[in-house]
Parts: sequence; C-alpha cells; structure tokens
Amino acid sequence: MKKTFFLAVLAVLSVVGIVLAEGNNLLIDDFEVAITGGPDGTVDFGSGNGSAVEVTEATDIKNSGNKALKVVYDAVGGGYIYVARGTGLDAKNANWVINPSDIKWQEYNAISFYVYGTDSKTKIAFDIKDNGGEIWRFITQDDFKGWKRVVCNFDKFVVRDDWQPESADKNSQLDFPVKIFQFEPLADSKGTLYFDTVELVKQ
Ligand SMILES: [Ca+2]
Ligand SMILES: [Ca+2]
Repeated sequence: MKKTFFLAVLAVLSVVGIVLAEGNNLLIDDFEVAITGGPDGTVDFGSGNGSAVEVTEATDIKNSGNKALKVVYDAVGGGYIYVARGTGLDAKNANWVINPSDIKWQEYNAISFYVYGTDSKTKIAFDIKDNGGEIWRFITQDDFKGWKRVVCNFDKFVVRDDWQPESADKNSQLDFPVKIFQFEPLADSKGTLYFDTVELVKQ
C-alpha cells in the first residue's frame, strides 16, 4: 500500500516536473509556415561557391506542430550554405513567432532546437546574429538517428572569425536581443536534415 502511494506521488511529481520544465522554455519558432524563398520568402536561404541547398516543409517528419523545416544539402569545401529565420533578413516574412524585442532575454541562458539526424556525421553550425549584427557560432554533429534536442548555452557560442558582415559591431560581446538564427551543414557533407521547435531555455 505504501509503495503504491509512493509510486503515485512520484508519478504526480514527475508530471509536475515535466510541466515546470516545459514552462521554462519559450517557443520562438516552429516552422508552421508555408516555406518559400526569395525577397518575400518565409525562410532566407541560399548557397554559393559550389555548395547547394533546397529548403522545403516536411509534414511527415516533424517534432512539434504540423511541420518541420526540411534541408537537403550538398556542402563542398570553400562553399557556404545558410538557412535563416528572424528579423531584418532579406526574406521579408521570415519572422519568428515572437518579436525578439518582446523577449526578456536576461531570463534565458540557452537556445535549443530539434534536429532529425541520420547518423551522417555531418557537422552542423547553428549561428545567431546579435543586436550589433555580429554572428556567433555553435557546432553540433549529426551522430544519432531520429529527433534530438540540441541545447546551445549562450556562453558556448563563439564569435565567427572566418566571416562577419561589414556592418557587424565586432565587439566580441553577445548583445541582446538576438535577432536571427541560421543553420549551416558544414563541408564536406551531403544529405537531408530536418529542424523544428526552436526555444529559449531557462536552466
Ligand atoms: Ca513544427
Ligand atoms: Ca556584438
């Protein structure tokens, strides 16, 4: 009897724990839009110097909501790929579900996303652009199969030393609000990745 009660209390506590944990996250993007490119697009994506990328929506493979971002890529040495969402991009309709300036950034210490891997060993750069236009990088690897949550603590991002926009403040400080995130599969690699459920995290 006591054991049953104990298990019941444990079950309640774990449900409460899950609810609280979820309550600590702020969903900033879920890719629930019709994916289009170009100046009026919902995703700012492209490639160059021999690399190639196609970005579409997936409804068969998704982590939350009804859709995920599907990225078919061919990344070659010296090439580049970008798949970006946020404010101030060339694609005018690439905004997150929440305006970056409406977020209390000081309450969060990490940004997370879900990626659907195929154990391809591809290295994936996850970049964020800060309020001074500076680009910061976090690298993860597709070394698993299925959905995985990748948590990127803000203090684990490093300022990109290979490239920065002309307009970047280049002060090596992560200035909030962050306004853009982008994914880049790194060379040499080829395959398909899915992304979903981008959140800010309190830890
Ligand atoms: Ca989604
Ligand atoms: Ca900065």
